[in-house]
Amino acid sequence: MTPPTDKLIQMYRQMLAIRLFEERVNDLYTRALMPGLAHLYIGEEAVAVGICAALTNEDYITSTHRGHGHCLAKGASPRLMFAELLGKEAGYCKGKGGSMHIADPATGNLGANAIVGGSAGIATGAAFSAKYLKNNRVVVCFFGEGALGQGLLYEEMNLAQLWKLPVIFACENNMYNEYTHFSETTAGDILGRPAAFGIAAEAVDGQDVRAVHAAATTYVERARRGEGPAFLLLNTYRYRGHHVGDIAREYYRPKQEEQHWSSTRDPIMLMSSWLLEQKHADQATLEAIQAELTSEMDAAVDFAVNSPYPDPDKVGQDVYA
Ligand SMILES: Cc1ncc(C[n+]2csc(CCOP(=O)(O)OP(=O)(O)O)c2C)c(N)n1
Repeated sequence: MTPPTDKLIQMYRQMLAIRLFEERVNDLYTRALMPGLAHLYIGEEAVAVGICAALTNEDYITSTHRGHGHCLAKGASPRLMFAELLGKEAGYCKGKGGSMHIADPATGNLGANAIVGGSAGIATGAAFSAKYLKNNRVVVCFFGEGALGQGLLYEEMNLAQLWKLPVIFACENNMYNEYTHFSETTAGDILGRPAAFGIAAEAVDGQDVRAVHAAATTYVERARRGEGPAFLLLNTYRYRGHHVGDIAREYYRPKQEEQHWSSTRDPIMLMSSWLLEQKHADQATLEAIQAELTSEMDAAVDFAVNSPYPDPDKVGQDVYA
């Protein structure tokens, strides 16, 4: 069923918000205003947005090292995210976590995680708690196809299916594990893995936000009814480097491949064309959204740049590692 117009526009808006956020992250990095690195989600926006649009605020997500899109799609504030990325006190972790550790309990975001596959345990544990407490929550565990090489994922898939836990394993296949094509690291068929556990699974076009949302809705509702976990294989592509510093990529993937995806399979372009064609929106409405988001993101950057750093005397406070 096609979602109502306001929901479709909201999904478009969120994808664009992520894109504009990420472009500013890259800009902050190249101007040496951001300490450390960040892994940009540009090109993959439809995955986080389509899935999170199928969740309630109380539902949980766990995220990855490439997590800004998940956090924003679940409702995080761009101001507090930029502040975190710049190491400022106003940030989600008081500036001590940075890009790869943003958590936001108010929006059900149990946190990003720099350990590839690491969030599978957190997500499945949260799904166990939801079942035990009977609070009707569903958990989405985002991970990249690189995590298919991590044993923890399979331990969690096993338990999730045995105990019929409400967790969706969302595998974002952007085709590259760091600087290596996934075909060089991944034996066999990806969907054969959930099949081995009897977990319901589906491959989805991760550039089509409506398709992602439709599949996510089906499996989230099924999990909420107590029918157990699911595995979504979201085929997508990251347009930029593995992280912001990965600028010379020709040695591991051709420029034409990047151009092909960004010029023909861009999730925002696909959605805006569809919205216009189906008359859910006109050009002026889409331009107004772009202008509004542009000033919102610019103001969020200004807020973060002008925010104070944490007091050096508190450097050890709230730090657990
Ligand atoms: C357990 C572990 N091993 C290795 C790394 C180093 N590392 C960081 S990202 C990455 C590749 C991850 O690829 P994928 O899961 O497909 O996510 P993507 O970066 O493509 O979004 C690796 C190997 C890590 N962070 N954690």
